[in-house]
Amino acid sequence: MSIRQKLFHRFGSRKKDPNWPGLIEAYKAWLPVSESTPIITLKEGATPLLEAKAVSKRVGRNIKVFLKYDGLNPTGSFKDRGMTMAISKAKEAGCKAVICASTGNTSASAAAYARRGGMRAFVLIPDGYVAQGKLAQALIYGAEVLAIKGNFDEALEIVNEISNQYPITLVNSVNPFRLEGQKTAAFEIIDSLGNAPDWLCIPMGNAGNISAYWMGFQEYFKAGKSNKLPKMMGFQASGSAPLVNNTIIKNPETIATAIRIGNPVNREKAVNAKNKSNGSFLDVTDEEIIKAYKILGSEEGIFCEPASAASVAGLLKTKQDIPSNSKVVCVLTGNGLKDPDCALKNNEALFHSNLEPNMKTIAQVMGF
Ligand code: AN7
Repeated sequence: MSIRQKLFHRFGSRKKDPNWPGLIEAYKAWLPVSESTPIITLKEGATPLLEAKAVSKRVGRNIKVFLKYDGLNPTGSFKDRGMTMAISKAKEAGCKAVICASTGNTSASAAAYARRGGMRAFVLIPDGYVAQGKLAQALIYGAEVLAIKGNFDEALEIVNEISNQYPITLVNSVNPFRLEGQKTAAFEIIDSLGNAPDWLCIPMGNAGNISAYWMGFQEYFKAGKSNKLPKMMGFQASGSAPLVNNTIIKNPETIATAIRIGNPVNREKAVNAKNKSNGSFLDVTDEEIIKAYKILGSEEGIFCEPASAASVAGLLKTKQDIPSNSKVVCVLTGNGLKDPDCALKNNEALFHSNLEPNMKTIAQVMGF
């Protein structure tokens, strides 16, 4: 192996490359695009894989935990990986408008990419259950927002029917191009570590992302880019755990509104990923999610949204099952700034207010 290749495996050569072209261009050979596909990109992908020392310490036994911080994508979530593909292919097909149902992140990403590609973006959301940052994004990106008196699963049924009857492209993860784009996150992890991790911990909602990662890991494995496949560990919130309990949840509830989904469309694909990888599905309570969310913020310096913290909560809950000396990657799917309400309500910071504006008072409050 040349020094350049070694460095590539150690650090991932493109991570800090200011000329990173976006993931379609970077992984063109692995994606269903051609010379005539108009590439609509915000230079998504190439997100950092960070070592998590505080989490590793909690897990113990020389198990090394890494965080794939996909909240650093252009609209702040992993959805951008799928959306650059879905929107580019929609544009290639001459489509003028797209539609999706969303708990928030898909709507933000669909809106950004569709508008960038000169298309209309219609988004159906469960009224009152979308985090503020995500709603702000959909609005500023120029989506046409349709808030329903119902949940995500009902919204998805409606957009499915509409896209069947009218000339509009569905960009939820039933759109196969979404998973194609999202599988590149698995490529990046292998490019960065030089091999697949032993475990992959990931939150599940509609279960598109876990299915996409599994596709990516398998493709790289078959091409000899890794010599193992990770165990796929999928985590859901206890009040919204249809995959863990192998059922449909009519009224899902959780603080992690991103994964407040009761009837995941990618159920079969996710179950296949779990079974083929000898993985497992498990639920974590809202309390466990918030605990992991706080650890990530205050000990790792990483602000993710509550749904993303489910991956770390799940890891901490199952740590006794991991063999010593393993490498684990937890996927942090979305940025914490998406849901400022949650952070304001759930933190242990000292917040002194109403202070007289002089040095003496401040020094005193500081404990000097
Ligand atoms: C931060 O935006 O379903 O299992 O409509 O926003 O692939 O569904 C979001 C899902 C995890 C679950 N983490 O991913 C939507 C939506 C975050 C998310 C998931 C979502 P999937």
